[in-house]
Amino acid sequence: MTSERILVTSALPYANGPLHVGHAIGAYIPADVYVRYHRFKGNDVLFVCGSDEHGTPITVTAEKEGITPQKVVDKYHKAMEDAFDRLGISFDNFSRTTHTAHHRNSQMFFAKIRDNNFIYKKTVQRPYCTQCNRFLPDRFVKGVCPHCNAEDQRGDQCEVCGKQLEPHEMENAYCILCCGKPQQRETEHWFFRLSEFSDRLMEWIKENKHWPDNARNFSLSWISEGLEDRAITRDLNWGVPVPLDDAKGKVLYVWFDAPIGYISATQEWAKKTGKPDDWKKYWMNECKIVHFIGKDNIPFHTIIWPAMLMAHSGYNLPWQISSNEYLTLEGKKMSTSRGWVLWLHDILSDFDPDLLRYYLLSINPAKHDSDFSLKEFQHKINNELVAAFGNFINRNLSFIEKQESSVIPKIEEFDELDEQMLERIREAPKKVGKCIEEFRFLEALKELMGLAHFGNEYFQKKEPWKNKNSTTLYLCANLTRTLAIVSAPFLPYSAEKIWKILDLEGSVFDEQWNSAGELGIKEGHMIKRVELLFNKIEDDMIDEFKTRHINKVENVIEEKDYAEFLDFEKLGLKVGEIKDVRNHPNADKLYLLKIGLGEEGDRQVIAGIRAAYSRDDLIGRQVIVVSNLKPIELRGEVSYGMILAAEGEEGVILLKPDKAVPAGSKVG
Ligand code: B3M
Ligand code: ZN
Repeated sequence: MTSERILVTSALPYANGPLHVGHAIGAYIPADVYVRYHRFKGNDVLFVCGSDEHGTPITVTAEKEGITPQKVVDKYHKAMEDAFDRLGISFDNFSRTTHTAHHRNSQMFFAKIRDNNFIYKKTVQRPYCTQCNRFLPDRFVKGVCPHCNAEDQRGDQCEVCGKQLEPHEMENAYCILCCGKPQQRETEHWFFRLSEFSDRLMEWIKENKHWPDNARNFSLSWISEGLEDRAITRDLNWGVPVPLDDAKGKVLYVWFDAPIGYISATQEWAKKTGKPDDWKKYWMNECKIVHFIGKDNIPFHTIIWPAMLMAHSGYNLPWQISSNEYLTLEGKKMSTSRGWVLWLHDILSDFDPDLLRYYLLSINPAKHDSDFSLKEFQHKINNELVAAFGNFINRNLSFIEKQESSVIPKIEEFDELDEQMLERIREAPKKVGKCIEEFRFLEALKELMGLAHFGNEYFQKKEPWKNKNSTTLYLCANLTRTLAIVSAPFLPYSAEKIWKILDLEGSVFDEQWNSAGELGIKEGHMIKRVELLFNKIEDDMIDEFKTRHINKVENVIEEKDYAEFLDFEKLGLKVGEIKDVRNHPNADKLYLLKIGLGEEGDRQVIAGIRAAYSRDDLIGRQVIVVSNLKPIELRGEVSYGMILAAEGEEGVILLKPDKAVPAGSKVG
């Protein structure tokens, strides 16, 4: 049988925070199952990943934590690597996009497609914050999505409709650092001629009949709406510098360099193994490239990245995209900024990695969003993994230990039930393997559990405690061995544990996949002391875990009116001067105030003070402005802040400084 060459990648997670359970099942656990299976099959499979250490996700976190971007990525790269390791994700290489080799590689990629005439320079208008004195690329801006009108979306991608965004297209845009309204300023950027690839992409995707429907349909409809050229540079000081003399202070857009990271990670792996040219086998020779990603990354992997590869030429295009939907937590959308999240390191500190792998795979959000619930986690582990899988193995092996002094008895005659058992063993690797090959991980897991259920039924019907029956025990021990092999991609730690109890040679991972269909344990073989594979999860373990990690976030106010990073000191109180007053066209009680904030310029604030103050009372007057509230729309007009007032007996009373101070002065 000829072996296949497969390169598996998992999306490079941003090194801007720890990993949560949604990440784990999104692009990592299924990829690991797939890779472990193909290793068993003897295929030449390589599994690479790394941390995505550029772009505004990193710089925004750096601003928020008050540390340098380098510190951010160092901290979270290490944290992610540890979590993956603990979860048993068996990368061949976990790289970093801040490595010099990756910078060089991305710059060469850029230069090559520019030479091929797929990159051009253009002067454009981009949002600039006069208060923060900076351009506001991508996530530095939030606002209303121009495609679906969802509010408060980040400037790079709408979480609601999934469309990629550009900050300058957003409505009611505001700077996430100061909540000010950005101006548009001229700047130069380099554009990728994505539009030229519409036909080729369309044709290529149509040919890829083996793609999952979600990725195919989403991508085809995206292309048919018309592809536009895309800016691939940013005004930022963190990232891969644009390798051109007239591009000082500009870096490559993070989504330009990140997928190139797959190539860099492969090159780094080759170098580490002492065969620096071996990466070419995966990128230039015949090889199936499989990208495991979360659903919000689909267009980058099915459209932009393949177009980049086409523009570069010489590299393989992706063969398969496996993408997952979202995972909610206890029925609510996870949100790191609101603290509603289940961190991987927290759950792994209390529970074995295989328990988490099992549960996440059993609710695998492949086609629809699904929900992580701690109670369900407990139930599934206790009722499925412990009661079916663990029970079968412990029960039959303990029986052999006690009744047969740990020695596998010899086969006698096969009756009909034994023949069925034999058939199940023979078919097991084919059935489970086929599901994995077709990316049907949930069904693969069901096949596996079906085998364990069958084992329990068989044992029960045979009643070896009543009639001494050595064939039964012989076959049960062999089914146990089969289970060890076919469960190994899913439950790597437990599979190895079973292998050790069975006292079989080497490691379960040295076996051939198809040998799971054989009777590999012979009569007379002696097993080791039987240990419990899994412990039940007791109520108090879940309750205690919840108290420590979940309940504390349940009290967090869900909808904060304040900007993401606000704490009291950052309340952003400033002295403003009212320069103009107009009646709100659609609301009797409201004024539209034009308030000057000194150097920062003017902004519109809506105030419900029409009953208490006349226009003349207000013009020229100083007020206290909360300057960093998220802009809100009130009946068709936008308010960029609030003014402070007290509730007096006769109605609202505006606060003002005791003596006049320059407009824009801080209050605090
Ligand atoms: N870092 C997005 C994410 O973490 C991005 C993936 C890059 S894959 C090349 O969701
Ligand atoms: Zn700002």
